Amino acid sequence: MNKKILTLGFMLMAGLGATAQVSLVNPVPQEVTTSSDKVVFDAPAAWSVNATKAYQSGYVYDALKTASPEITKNAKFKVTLGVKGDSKVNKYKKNIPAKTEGYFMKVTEKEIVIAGNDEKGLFYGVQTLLGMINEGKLEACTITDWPDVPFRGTVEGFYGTPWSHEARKSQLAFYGRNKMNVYIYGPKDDPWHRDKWREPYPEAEANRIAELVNVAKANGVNFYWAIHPGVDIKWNDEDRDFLMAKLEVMYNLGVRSFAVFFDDIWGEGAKADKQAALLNYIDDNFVQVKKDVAPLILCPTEYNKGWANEEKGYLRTLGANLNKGIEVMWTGNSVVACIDKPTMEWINERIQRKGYIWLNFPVNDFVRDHILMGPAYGNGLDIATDVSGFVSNPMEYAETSKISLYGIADYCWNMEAYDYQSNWEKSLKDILPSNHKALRTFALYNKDLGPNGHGFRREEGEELKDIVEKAIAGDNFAVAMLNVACCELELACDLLLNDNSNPQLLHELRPWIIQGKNLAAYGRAVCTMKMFAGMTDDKAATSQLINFENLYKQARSLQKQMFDLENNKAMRHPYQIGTKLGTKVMLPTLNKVFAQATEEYNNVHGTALNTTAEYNPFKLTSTVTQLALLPVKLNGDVVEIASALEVINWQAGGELLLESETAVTFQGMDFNFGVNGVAKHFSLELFVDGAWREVSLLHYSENDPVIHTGNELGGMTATKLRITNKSGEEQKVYFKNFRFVRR
Ligand code: LOG
Repeated sequence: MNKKILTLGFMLMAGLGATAQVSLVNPVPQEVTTSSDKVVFDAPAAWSVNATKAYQSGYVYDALKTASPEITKNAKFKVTLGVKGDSKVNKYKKNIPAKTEGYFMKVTEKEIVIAGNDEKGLFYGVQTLLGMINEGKLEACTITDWPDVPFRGTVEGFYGTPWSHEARKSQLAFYGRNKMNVYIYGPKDDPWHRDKWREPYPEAEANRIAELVNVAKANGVNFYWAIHPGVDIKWNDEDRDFLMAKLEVMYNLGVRSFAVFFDDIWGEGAKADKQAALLNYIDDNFVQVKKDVAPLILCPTEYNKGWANEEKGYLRTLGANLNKGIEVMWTGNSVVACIDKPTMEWINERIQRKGYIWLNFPVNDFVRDHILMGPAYGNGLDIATDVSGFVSNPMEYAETSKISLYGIADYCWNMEAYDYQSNWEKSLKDILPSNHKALRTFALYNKDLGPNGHGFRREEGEELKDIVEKAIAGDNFAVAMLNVACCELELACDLLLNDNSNPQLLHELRPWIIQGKNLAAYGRAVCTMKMFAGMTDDKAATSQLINFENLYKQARSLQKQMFDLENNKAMRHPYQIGTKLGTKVMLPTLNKVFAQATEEYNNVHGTALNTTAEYNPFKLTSTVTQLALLPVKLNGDVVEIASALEVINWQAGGELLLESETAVTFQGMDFNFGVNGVAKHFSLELFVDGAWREVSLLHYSENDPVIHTGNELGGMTATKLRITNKSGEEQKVYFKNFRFVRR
């Protein structure tokens, strides 16, 4: 049958009424037929299970047990479970799709039949049933369903605080419900994954991993454990044996799927032939020998096109040397990118296999002042057959990440039908049913990442476009509408703060919700200022507390409150460089209205109130591409350039230039390029009285990568500074932090 026609038919049905139970299912099933007089009926109070012994227990049965109808022996309503070849579902063998993890399902008012092409397919059929029955109703239908992408899920691969054990268990259950089958464990800041990769986990951590393996199994998820040895691996037998021993230890904990990561390193560890040889060795002597271990996954060092060095042929070497069956990860045309057909054609040809996508969304480890609650969109809907796997790297905020992951799951399962907007609406209901409208309103202001080193941005504030344009053009009705949007944001924040139904979500969002209240209050003050700005009646201006000048002071106070909250150490993560929301449209609009209203007032009243709302006198430019887009942050007297996480290839002569609108008197300065002894390769110069003056750089000790400036810096006054690679050759460094203190 024609898939498109069926899908269309299904969408029409779903559009007819809010009760179409199939529309509750995520991911959207491939083929659905419902009768024209759509039959929706109450779920029975109990049902009996008709299955061979094999499915009277086990993870499929356990999943079914979580549904509201009780399983009793004699209940009339029958649920038949079986896998292709089973006598119980023999009658349906022609209906079962011949697809891995596929299933056929039939729902009538008397019975339900779920027939999997394999056991996982049967499990997913049960998940579809659980989604459909979520509101206590069922819908007569048949469903024929299978995944487009064979491996779907997440890689816990971010920098920052690794997920908690509880968060991971909750994720695995979420993956099961949304038909994702992969979880790759590789948090950068788990010592036994990276820095101490040779050492076994201490007992408590080991026990937790063993438990996760089991929780993953119960949810149909493959738990991959990743090792990250590239920082200091020596290509000798000793280190190879260390690695094999570590894998063996993990195998004994129950792990049956493994990955080896070589991202964000350089030097010895980054050699393609050596990496391939190691992976092949593991494949030959571990994976093939054990027989119950999944194909290996490699995350290469050149994991995106932007970093691929065609001349040196790193990727082609991997492609030619790696054993068939070893998967190779790929983040796309750059570190953070959407994936499309040309992306896949480019990489697949080089690695001689289908790339395994590592999508750096919704990860926020490079924009820690923003939390990301937007939909997952922008990836090609035509690449299902070009990828071998597709995993998302989420935020350290596990619960909040579920909003985007809900979309990734849908996208990977049924790509052509993926509608990111309707998926997003559904996801909010799934994550916070009690207050999904408030969550939605709040999420509207937490979609974009703000300016960042990777130049990856998201749409935000589209719904405000119209009123924003008019408000800025001076239309006071539009200003009133903007005010309403601010009231809505405040309402959403207050409703969320008093919602106890998902404590983890609220815990993660809390700093941004508090900031959301500040933003909303600022917006209300600004919009009211605009209303008062043109009034010439002195009485209106002075006889009551609410007058322009007091509103102006209130807006100033809120600007400061927002700033103070961002810099409140108790509220934020140690590396979080602020707490921002609404930065794409709402905040800049309010700042403009603030300036306009103040100017108008100044004109009418002959006053000279300062019109600048947000002030950042610093501007960064760089001939080192990876540094060129890094934002500059102002933190009291500390001026900081946001850090980068990846390896920076700082070419000979490459410079970083920081300019200030007004002259700055320097108090002190230090920066960390993450490599010992590199101070000698760089020069620091300050532009003083129309000429560049060099300032000396030094390390305090051999083992300390931090670079300090000579004493001559203190008290110097300059308008620009620049740092240049003067070594005459490329320097590979990190850009961990860079700051100076002004007087
Ligand atoms: C890291 C990853 C990090 C992400 C986003 C890969 C393969 N590696 O630049 O750990 O979460 O980018 O910052 C990466 O993406 N390095």
